[in-house]
Amino acid sequence: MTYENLLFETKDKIAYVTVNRPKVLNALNWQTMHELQDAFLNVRDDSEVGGVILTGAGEKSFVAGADIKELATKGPVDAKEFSIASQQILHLIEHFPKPVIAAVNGFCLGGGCELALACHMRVASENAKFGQPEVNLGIIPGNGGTQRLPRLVGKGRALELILTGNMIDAQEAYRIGLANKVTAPNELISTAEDLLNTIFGKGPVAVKLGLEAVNHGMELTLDEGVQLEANLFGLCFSTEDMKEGTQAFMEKRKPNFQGK
Ligand code: CO8
Repeated sequence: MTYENLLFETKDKIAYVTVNRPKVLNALNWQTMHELQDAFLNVRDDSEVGGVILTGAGEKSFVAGADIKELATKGPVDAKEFSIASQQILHLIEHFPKPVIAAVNGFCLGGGCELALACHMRVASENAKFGQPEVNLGIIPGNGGTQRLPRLVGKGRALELILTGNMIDAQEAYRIGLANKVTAPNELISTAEDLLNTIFGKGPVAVKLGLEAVNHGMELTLDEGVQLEANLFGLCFSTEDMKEGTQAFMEKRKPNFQGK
């Protein structure tokens, strides 16, 4: 697929996916959502790629939300369909078997904040601004924000953002656990790369199962979640990576994981 609204490249095991509509602060129209889905499906099946950095083009914005011009044309039935279809794409990202890092380089609002919430980690530049401003438009978040935000930052803080529509800066996002790290704008991508490269040095099967345990487990009761964890923990013991990792520790050397 040729992308109209995304930049896509892979380098040194990392896929760089950049939402590229800078004239509208990288707002998400349906075409962009569809392209994101295609890019993530390609990365999922590419064994040369170990992780993804998702960002926005330009210095001003990660993603300033759903495209309001496109939203304004919708009626209740297509708005619901748009919400469900978009939620499925964010589900693909959240349950991605490889780590996905949002590099938040400016406005991260509405559907943009929801996109970042579906990523596994968020690194924010000092100029990032996070918010769920949908109430200003007379609507609520429709791409998982009412569900993922409270799970990440707690109900009270999520409700404050969702009901006031106020924006918070990168430091406040870091303080409440919405951002994992805050960096200078020119160090944003390298900080995300450092995170991914650290993960690439670990047992690949364990990384994949760790993602599955956390992402799937969050949707279960505690008892079901710890059962899932025990099953996946046991599965690790069938891998060559586990034998290599434990052996390397005992031999006081670095492990040479094969991802098997
Ligand atoms: N949609 C469409 N166009 C946008 C959007 C947007 N979300 N955000 C900015 N733009 C456009 C502006 O219209 C403007 O275009 P033009 O130059 O033609 O006038 C251009 O981008 C630059 O924007 P501004 O001039 O407004 O830039 P400022 O620096 O003055 O302000 C802001 C930046 C504060 C980010 C401001 O643009 C703004 O408030 N934008 C809207 C933010 C917003 O409300 N986002 C939430 C949208 S609703 C939503 O996301 C619901 C998600 C539901 C999920 C559905 C599935 C995806």
